[in-house]
Amino acid sequence: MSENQTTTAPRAEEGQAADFDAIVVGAGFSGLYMLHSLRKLGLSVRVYEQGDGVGGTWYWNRYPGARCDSESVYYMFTDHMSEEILGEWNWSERYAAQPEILRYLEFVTDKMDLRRDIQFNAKVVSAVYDPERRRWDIRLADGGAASARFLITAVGCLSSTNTPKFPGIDTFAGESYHTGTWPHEGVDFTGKRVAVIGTGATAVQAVPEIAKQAAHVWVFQRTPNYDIPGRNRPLDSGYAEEVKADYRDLWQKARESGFGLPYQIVERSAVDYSPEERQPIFEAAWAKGGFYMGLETFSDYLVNRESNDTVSEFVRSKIREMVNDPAVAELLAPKDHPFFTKRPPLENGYYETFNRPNVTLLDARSTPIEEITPHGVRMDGHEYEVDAIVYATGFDAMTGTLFGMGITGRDGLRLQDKWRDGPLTYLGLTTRGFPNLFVITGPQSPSVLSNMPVAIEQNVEWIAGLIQYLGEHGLDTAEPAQEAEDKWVEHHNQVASATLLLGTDSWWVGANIPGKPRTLYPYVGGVGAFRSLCQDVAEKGYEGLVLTKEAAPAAAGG
Ligand code: N01
Repeated sequence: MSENQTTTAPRAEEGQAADFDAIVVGAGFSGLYMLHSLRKLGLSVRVYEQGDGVGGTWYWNRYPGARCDSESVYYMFTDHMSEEILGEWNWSERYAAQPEILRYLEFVTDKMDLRRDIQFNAKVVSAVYDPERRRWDIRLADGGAASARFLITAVGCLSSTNTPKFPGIDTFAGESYHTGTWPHEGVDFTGKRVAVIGTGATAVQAVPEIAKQAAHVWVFQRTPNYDIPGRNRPLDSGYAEEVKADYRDLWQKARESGFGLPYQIVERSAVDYSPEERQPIFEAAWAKGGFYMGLETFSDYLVNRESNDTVSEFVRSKIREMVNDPAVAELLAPKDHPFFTKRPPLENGYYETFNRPNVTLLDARSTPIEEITPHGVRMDGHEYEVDAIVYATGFDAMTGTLFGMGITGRDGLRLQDKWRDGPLTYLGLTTRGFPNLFVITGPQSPSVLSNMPVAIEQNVEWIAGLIQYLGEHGLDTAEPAQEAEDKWVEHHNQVASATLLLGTDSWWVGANIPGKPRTLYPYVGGVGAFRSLCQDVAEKGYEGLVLTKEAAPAAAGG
């Protein structure tokens, strides 16, 4: 038997679709924890994973320099998954690199014996709800089929790559790579001329590494970011032990926090402090490195422009200190948007990379890229001849992969049609017209505005809790009531409008994809507040969801 074959789940007779209680799509952090949680309920589960291994984001994003921007000690499954794993696993760096995170997820998979219920190389191309049978019918790219009562998407937020349609893109004669589908065997840039397009969190990690090998790197920057120093380093074993000793409290704190990290948030506004008082606060966070800069300095950056201006100027001043050429520093210093209204990348040597003689920053804002030619990139009438182009151009985030799965609910309603003008959900986890479809880290849930494992854990446990509730009460399906969905969307939009986020072009608001509805995709009310809301819904018998038994529908709650 191959290691990827399943053993326990029901099997299809020849030519027939296999039946399961639940189908989970994706075997990253969320798919693995969902599988584990549903198994504990005694359900038959099949996970379909497009890749040939587990890992999700960490399976696909193998570009040079790829690492986690959350501190590794908080970027893992908690005691809820397994105390044993928590005790056994030790991270080697403050921010774990992609190979180590992938090894961790493989370790968890084997330790929890999850592999036998995962089918690899299995891309879901359609998922259609049959109201008669109350089942989801799934089709795979290879023609395979299956059905299940529950369909749970665990496809991640950043899993459909975005490559801009530059004229001539197919004519390039050299090597082209998108960072989100990096070759597993790696790429050797030694002695090569390389164009990197994009300067988001991915490019900020990749450029310093590529520059170490390449003959020359041209970085095409459209929008500069407020990159915060990561200050990555080998993990001090004393620190790791301290964190481990305190894990229960720290996880609880992270669960109740705004952004899924157990940091010391101080409720205060930068405008209430003089420049002399602010400076040491900023400097301390800058020296510490990581998201402390955004979270432990002042607490109103996202809602108070004046407060935000102070931290934005501080970061700009740091960029000017790090970059030797004043003109390059000015180009790298963002002025068009406030701090943290785009995801601030963590940098480990990014700014200093522009002091190298083999790295050139190009302004693709003033003079947009005109075309890709057989030899390179043409911009501002100049052809930059290169051997390789790296597209660090991001993703069709949060909805791209869901829409690509052919999800069709009651009455033939396609998800992309229902969400044509923007997502419509209840708690980001469910959507009306799609009974028993649950979305992990979907739009209108905290997802990417949280340290992901914390957001994932909450989503998975809530979904498992609901499925358990249905079973215990002899109910078949759950689907949001129209009113509950409308209210959630209204609440989500209200919270979003109270922030500065909608005013900045970012993938958080869909601005990176032409034609994508502009709305804040993740929920910005905080992962802790969201958890309480969801818990309250559960305690009230899943208020807002219509729960039905076969034949006789009965509304539970609103
Ligand atoms: O993608 P992005 P990413 N011409 O969309 C540019 C997470 N992440 O892969 O800003 C020229 O942020 C685009 O320019 P602009 C993290 O949440 C996590 O870097 O649209 N440029 C931008 O510079 C992050 O936010 C970690 O003006 C064009 C870049 O391409 C998310 O992934 C590590 C262009 C795309 O940046 C996505 O980051 C890395 C064009 N036509 C990433 N089109 C960890 O924590 C696009 N661009 C592990």
